[in-house]
Amino acid sequence: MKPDLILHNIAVVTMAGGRYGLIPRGAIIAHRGVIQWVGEEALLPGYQARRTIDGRGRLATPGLIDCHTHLIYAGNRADEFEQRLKGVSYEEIAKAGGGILATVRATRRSSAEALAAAARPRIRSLLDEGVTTIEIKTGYGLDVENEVKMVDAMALLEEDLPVDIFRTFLGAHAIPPEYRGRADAYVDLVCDEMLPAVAHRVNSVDVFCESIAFDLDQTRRILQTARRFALPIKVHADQLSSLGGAGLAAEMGALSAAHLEYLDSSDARLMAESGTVAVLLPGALYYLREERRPPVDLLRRYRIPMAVATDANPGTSPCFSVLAAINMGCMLLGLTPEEALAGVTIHAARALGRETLVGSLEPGKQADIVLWNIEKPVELAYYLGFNPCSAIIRHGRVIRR
Ligand code: DI6
Ligand code: FE
Repeated sequence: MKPDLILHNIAVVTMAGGRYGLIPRGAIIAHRGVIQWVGEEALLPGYQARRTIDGRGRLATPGLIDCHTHLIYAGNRADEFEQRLKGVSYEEIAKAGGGILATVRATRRSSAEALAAAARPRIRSLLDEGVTTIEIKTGYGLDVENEVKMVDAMALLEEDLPVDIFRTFLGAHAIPPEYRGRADAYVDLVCDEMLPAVAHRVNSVDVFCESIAFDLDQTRRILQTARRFALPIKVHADQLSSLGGAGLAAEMGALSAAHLEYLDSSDARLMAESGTVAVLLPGALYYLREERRPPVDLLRRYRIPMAVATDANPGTSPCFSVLAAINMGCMLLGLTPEEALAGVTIHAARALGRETLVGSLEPGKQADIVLWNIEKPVELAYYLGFNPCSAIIRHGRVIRR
């Protein structure tokens, strides 16, 4: 056999099992976009490859995964940031017609092409930092036509950007103005018309389960409908109050529950039993200057896998840097650098149900590999505003160096 690629003279950080798994003088063999072999360079099988790359001692990690974003949107809410810094709250802004609904108005006025064009530089910012898989949610259309349009924008982005996009339908993100005071009627629309219109084109369904959004019964109905379409489910849960969204997510076998600032121990137990991943979003609590932290010790005690993501969105987390999310995961949530790196690799893959495909450097996985100009994996958490990404291999091909 003559494999496509041998990458040698690298320090391999495999992230298998959520640990660094460092191989100081390592090598990787890939063929047809899939990793065939990972190990010590001294044990490298003797055969030649079509292409051999000398890593010059750089550090190799799996391609990074941003498993929770809302980065397709139109409009500009930078003024809200300024208002918040002058003391106006997120809720007050929302009541005055700003917030999510401001983005919905602008997104409804945009074409799929314009939405994709606006999203492209945001995605590029992530790709420059070694991201090879991202999840993107709908949720700024909030009617059949405009939610479909957001999925169209995802398809356009996938055509010309070197990234695997995991598409999530979040029709239940907010109650649109035309349904104000009629949340149950809007949930009917989500279940009877919106979900059927996008089900064959998305990878999962998410609900914003919160006192200011959808309650437990409404969330359950939407998730049951998703299940009927055989779609995996996710929930935004316990961000602002202890409503029990994470427990419901776990009972229904959700891939992940996100935010979790108000998670309690009985719901954590349910998450552990169902294998639901906890997605931590430090950017949102940083921007909202939220004092409450997700209970990381509780998550550790129950051995619940913790993912870390940007939550990139125009309101609560205008953060388009996964390296910043890693740093904030450590500084604001108390994660260890190893936990934070697992949060954007193997555990992020699990949050997308793709852990057999991506998220670690192990035989059988997609050859998505990032080379970094650093000596130790902790440096990925250490800097702020410095990007040591040096080369990116995606599906076994060098896409950037
Ligand atoms: N939770 C959030 O924090 C964001 N969406 C969500 O479900 C807010 C999105 C926005 O403000 O536009
Ligand atoms: Fe979110």
